[in-house]
Amino acid sequence: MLNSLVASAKTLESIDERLLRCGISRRSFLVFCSTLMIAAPYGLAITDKMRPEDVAAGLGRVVRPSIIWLHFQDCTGCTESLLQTSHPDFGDLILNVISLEYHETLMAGSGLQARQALDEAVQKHAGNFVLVVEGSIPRKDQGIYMKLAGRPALEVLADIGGKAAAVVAIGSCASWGGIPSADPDPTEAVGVADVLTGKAIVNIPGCPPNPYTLLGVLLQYAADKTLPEMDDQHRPKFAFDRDIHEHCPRRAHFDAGNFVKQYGDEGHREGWCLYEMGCKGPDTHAGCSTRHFNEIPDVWPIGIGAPCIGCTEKSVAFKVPMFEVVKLHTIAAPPTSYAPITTTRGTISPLATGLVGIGVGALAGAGYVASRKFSKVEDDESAPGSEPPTSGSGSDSDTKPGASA
Ligand code: FSX
Ligand code: SF4
Ligand code: F3S
Repeated sequence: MLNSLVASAKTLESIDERLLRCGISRRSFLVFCSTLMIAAPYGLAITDKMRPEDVAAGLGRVVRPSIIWLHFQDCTGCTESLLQTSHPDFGDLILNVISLEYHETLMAGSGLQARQALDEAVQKHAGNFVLVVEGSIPRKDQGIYMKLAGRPALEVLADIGGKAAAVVAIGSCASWGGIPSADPDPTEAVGVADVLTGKAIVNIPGCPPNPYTLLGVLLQYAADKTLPEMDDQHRPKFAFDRDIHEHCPRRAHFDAGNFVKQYGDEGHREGWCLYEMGCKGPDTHAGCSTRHFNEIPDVWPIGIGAPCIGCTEKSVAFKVPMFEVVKLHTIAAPPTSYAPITTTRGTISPLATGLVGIGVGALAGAGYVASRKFSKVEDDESAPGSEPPTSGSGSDSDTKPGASA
């Protein structure tokens, strides 16, 4: 199935034509459109007044964008996040909405066959395809640490990127170096924009990123050859204009001074704020708190009880230690609506707590986590307005971070 998609001979067909030919039901497409409306509302100029049927009608007429997808220094998590969707058939549906001309992980061919497929795809779609780059580019020693068919990634990117209509750097690695660029950065890993000039480049950081942000960008480009409005880091504003903290469902606990002190403690089980566990939400721009992963409510780091590590933020992710408490540069006004702190909504189940323990153990070592002591003095110093968000009681309004705003 995937091989036939990658090798699809008929690429200039509309999304509707393709879905009809592949026997995808209208209902599946409508569900897809409603998900897209939540995830990428501005990228597709979708308004509140539109129904999934309206979006489907407009989107169906769009000619499927030709995508060439290259992997450099990565873990393939970006691809996984595109494919691992909760509805059966959703991965297939996504691959019918875009025309994936080349993708090393999904294609059956390898070696010379793959190299020829790449050359043919670039030649056939020169000037018209969108290049999606996953993974960072090593610069050290003329880039010899990452080669594709014997050519350094630096050279491949300059060549193929130069022939693309637009370039999307998917994931934190391709956006600015990501994990490979973490200290001691042995390969001098950088992002696409650091080495490719003269091209329209969209950064969609995240480790992994939300796949619907990518779809929103690709479909907007396919619809009218424009790219979304971007911030100063070339991230689409529709997905990165707010920080996690601003719309976090645990924000009421932050404002009330209710903080988790240790994984599995009462506050953790009750769904309290993870600020003192090193949550980087106040310093991180991304839509995770409102656009969850895999179309499942609450499937995002904080939703399952793990602190945000700031994976979309160049100055934070893989630079600020995972458990270090971030300083608050700005204190946004509390959201106008969020769940009251006494509600049972948002309570972390023992199962979720266990899953977080396993994830954190794998990442940082269970022994380290167990022995980590959160210094009250340190936390106090980095608390908002120099007022400690440490009380845990939530009873003293003077210590509430929001009170100093
Ligand atoms: Fe992995 Fe992608 Fe992280 Fe990087 O995602 S999920 S290491 S951003 O390049 O494969
Ligand atoms: Fe949510 Fe983190 Fe902000 Fe707490 S510090 S409210 S867990 S984003
Ligand atoms: Fe990344 Fe934080 Fe979202 S770790 S996935 S930006 S909640």
